[in-house]
Amino acid sequence: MLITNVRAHHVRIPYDAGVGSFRQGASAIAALDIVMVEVSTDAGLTGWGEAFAYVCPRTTATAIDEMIAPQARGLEVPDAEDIPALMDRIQRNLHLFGRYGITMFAISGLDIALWDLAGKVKALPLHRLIGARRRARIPAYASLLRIGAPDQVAGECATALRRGYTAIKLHETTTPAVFAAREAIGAGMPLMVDMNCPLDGAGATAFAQACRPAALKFLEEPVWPPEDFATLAEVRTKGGLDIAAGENACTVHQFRQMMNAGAVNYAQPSVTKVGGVTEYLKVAALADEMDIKLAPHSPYFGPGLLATLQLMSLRDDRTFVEVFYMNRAACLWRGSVDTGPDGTVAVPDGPGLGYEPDKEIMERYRVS
Ligand code: SMN
Ligand code: MG
Repeated sequence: MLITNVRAHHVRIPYDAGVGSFRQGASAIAALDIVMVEVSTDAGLTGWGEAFAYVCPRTTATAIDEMIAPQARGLEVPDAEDIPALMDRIQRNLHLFGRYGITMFAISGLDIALWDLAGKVKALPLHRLIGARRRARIPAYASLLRIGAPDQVAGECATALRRGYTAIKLHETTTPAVFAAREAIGAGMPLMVDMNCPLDGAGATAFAQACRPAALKFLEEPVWPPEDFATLAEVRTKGGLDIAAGENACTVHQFRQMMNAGAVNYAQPSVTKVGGVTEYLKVAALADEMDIKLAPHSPYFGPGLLATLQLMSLRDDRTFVEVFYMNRAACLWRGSVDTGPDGTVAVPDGPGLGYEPDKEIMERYRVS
């Protein structure tokens, strides 16, 4: 079976942010920009992947069309066990265009689509292709947007709880907001705080120490720049909180540096950024070796979320799947990955990633 084409599709699903918003640098994430990677074959089977694309969907889509498609078009569709060797070759071919950022996002999109395809060829869901499913549903955490005002943070936390969530992550950078959330959800519920890299080492250590009474499960990415693992390790030891990081790291090599530096208690590979399922699995194996927990990054709703659910179902480590907390105008999966009233998400068990995207929704929200 041959790969006949690799195509990027940009789908833009609006959302209602309620009281929150999310910024990446100077740009607001105003809609869910999903770049889907379609791998077509001469047998009529199609694989779907996703490449990280918030704020830069056209850039990511161009990287797929210009860099990735020519690498894969015309090749034999790889079996699951041959995907890592093919992806290694593609990483080697493209290494001079960067091993961090858009190139790796685009590589991730292809990799996920190839795993989807390999599952479809064998008529097996991804988790069966890789191993054995240990969980059929994954508890979700509500990943709140950045809100700011402590009373509004408390209000959103209370609403998330009413919707069934049993864990919450804030994107806040002030202690009053953190304590307002803790008070709203009570003492026993897991609470995480994601700062998105604003502070130097001294500032991050002081913030961690100040948050200690809020009993956070982890503090995520307190330090700028994200690749300063030595400073992050210092914050971890001096701050007195567990540290999570990794959504900005690509490939197992960067995760090894992070783990060897002692920077994290929780490693956070993002399947649409790290290099796809292939690199995620390597990171998971390394985390096990180093006795570090996995808390994957997945604030997206395309094939990347399905892949994350598949990968998390292989482990029974009582971790949560990240669900970006917002009201979406539409769902590519006909509501099947919505968080249920018990706060969990079902792991798909159809072939490959488990579900086919809803073509009608794709067309309605298609940008290119
Ligand atoms: C995040 C990053 C990028 C887009 C949305 C959310 C955030 C997270 O860092 O971990 O949820
Ligand atoms: Mg984060």
